[in-house]
Amino acid sequence: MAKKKVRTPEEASRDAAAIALLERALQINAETCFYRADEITPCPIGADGLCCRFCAMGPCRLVGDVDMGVCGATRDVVVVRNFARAVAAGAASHSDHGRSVAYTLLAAAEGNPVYKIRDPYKLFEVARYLGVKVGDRPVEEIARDVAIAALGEFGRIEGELLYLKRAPVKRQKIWRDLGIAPRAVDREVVELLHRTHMGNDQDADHLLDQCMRCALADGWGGSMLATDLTDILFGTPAPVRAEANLGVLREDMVNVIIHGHEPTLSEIIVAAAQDPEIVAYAQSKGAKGVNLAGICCTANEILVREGVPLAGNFLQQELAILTGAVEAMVVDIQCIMEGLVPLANRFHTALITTSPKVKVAGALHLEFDEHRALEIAKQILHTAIDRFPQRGEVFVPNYRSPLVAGFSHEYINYALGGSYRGSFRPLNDAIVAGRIRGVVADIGCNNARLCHDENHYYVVSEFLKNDVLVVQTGCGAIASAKKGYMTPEAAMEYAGPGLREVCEAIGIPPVLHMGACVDNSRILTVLSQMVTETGLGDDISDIPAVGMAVEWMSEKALAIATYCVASGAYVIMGGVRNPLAGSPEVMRLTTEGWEQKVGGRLEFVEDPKEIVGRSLAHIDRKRAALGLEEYNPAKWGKSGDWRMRQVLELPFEARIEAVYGGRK
Ligand code: NFS
Repeated sequence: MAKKKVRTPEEASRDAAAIALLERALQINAETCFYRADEITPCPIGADGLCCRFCAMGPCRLVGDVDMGVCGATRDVVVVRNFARAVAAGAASHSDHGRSVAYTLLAAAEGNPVYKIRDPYKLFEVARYLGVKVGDRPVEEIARDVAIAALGEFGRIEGELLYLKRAPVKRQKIWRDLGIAPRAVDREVVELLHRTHMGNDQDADHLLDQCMRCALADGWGGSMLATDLTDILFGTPAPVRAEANLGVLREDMVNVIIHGHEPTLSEIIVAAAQDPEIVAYAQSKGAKGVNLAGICCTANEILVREGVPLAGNFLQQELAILTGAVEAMVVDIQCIMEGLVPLANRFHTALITTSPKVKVAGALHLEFDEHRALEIAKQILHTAIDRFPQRGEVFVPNYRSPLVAGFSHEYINYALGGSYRGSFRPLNDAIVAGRIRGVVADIGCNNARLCHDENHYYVVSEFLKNDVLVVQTGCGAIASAKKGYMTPEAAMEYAGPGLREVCEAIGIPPVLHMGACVDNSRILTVLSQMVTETGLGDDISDIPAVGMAVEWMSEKALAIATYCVASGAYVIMGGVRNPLAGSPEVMRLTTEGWEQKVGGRLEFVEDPKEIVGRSLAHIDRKRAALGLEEYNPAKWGKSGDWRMRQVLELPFEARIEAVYGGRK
């Protein structure tokens, strides 16, 4: 059989460090996901959502003349079942992560010496939402009750999730009227799985309602709890400077990559790496110390709180090992490629799994136990240090970019209004006036079928030019950090005139890093607070905003997309084929149908230009519906540092003319 066409490194990535390492992979004949994506043709039947594998009478492939499975299941139902299973798995993943953090909070409250309550104010705020009395009780007692109340949200027996009250009132009513207000996190996941079992829910519209209810249980439940409880334990993020890309790996130090999603162990590794005993041990092996760097969302968690540099995003996990400079890659849960094992075996890298939920055959398993957290963290670091003398040839591409991350909704509120009058008013006013045309949340993954980071770079640069404020989480955020969009100075270079003025006045980057993917819950909070602030309608669906994941690949991304739509947002999933393409009726239900029901719509658009065009059109439509002035960039840009820089470049007379209107 003829070999498939394999992309060149330049065709496979837009990131210079990744390109250099893909060239290295070719030289040493190492296989990566980029190569495998070229070798494996995606199954077109599965890609359209038309493969029914829900019972042993199949799998039924509904193609050609076949429009029903053996049981009579229609294309509409099969397509929704596949989508629903993905939403359930995505919601389960984020939410189960939230549950783990709740157990860590419980351990901290019960006296675990390693974990502390770093943000008691957030604890009090969360206590209020969860109906826990604050009064003058000891912090540990409140933390214990908060942890137990949070755990109760996963299996509550009656009523609905307490956090739903954080949504705009109008939104809550929409959910209740439709019967999609989530009751308990676990219950909605289980019910969605139940309803997709053979012979169950066979009405696409009805099944899609449960998709929304399950996803909402993640967005306003499991994920939001994960964010809040992590803030309580490790601190609510505030701006922090760091660097991003594989050039953060150090040739003179033991490099440990922390990869996955949960901060509970990695936070302790950060502390242990600075322990004099660990530093001395590293020095005894010829290294200067231990250098930590992150991949995927664990990276984002420890970046926004500890300033640990980002080594890269999802598609760079294998490339990090290819540098030959990584002594250990420590993984916890989610987005970990099995392909790391054969690659690590070619180098001296120890691939270490740590979660009781995740083992990878061939990796070293050092299981995390929060009661022995520090001891395990040190054991991991010892293992890494022991590998340092075995290090062979090293190839670290010298690319890294500065960034400022850590834009929690609390910090944005403070930055806009100051500590005495923290408020979203200036943001709302900037949108009302048209300085900021609208807001885009570009979140989510990389996908090996696409050119790595290309879509992220393209859409973000276009939105900035068009005065759209961009907020990001997950691997999309890491892409922008590497590209240099996340410094205050970036506004001068990349932002349109209105957005530039706002960024200059407040001193923020034009692209705000809001954390890991569970922290998309922060975006829901920002949108809700913008509604409360008034001037932009009375529901999330009124705000000139769009959500997107332009290189999505994971089931979690579909869960996020669905809860954003159910919260009223227009969401575009980009890059790869539409998994609902097998049913025009399901595509209608998730676009027009959901727009009628919840005010948001879900679209799958492969072309990034089309994504930008549809987003700007949506933002302008929402502006018009609110009666706001038409967006006009010519009105802005006549003040501020950027303008001053322009003026200073003029010849003397022209400068006098620009500033004073000529010599008087
Ligand atoms: Ni989000 Fe984070 Fe990255 Fe995608 Fe994976 S790391 S939870 S799923 S790949 S953005």
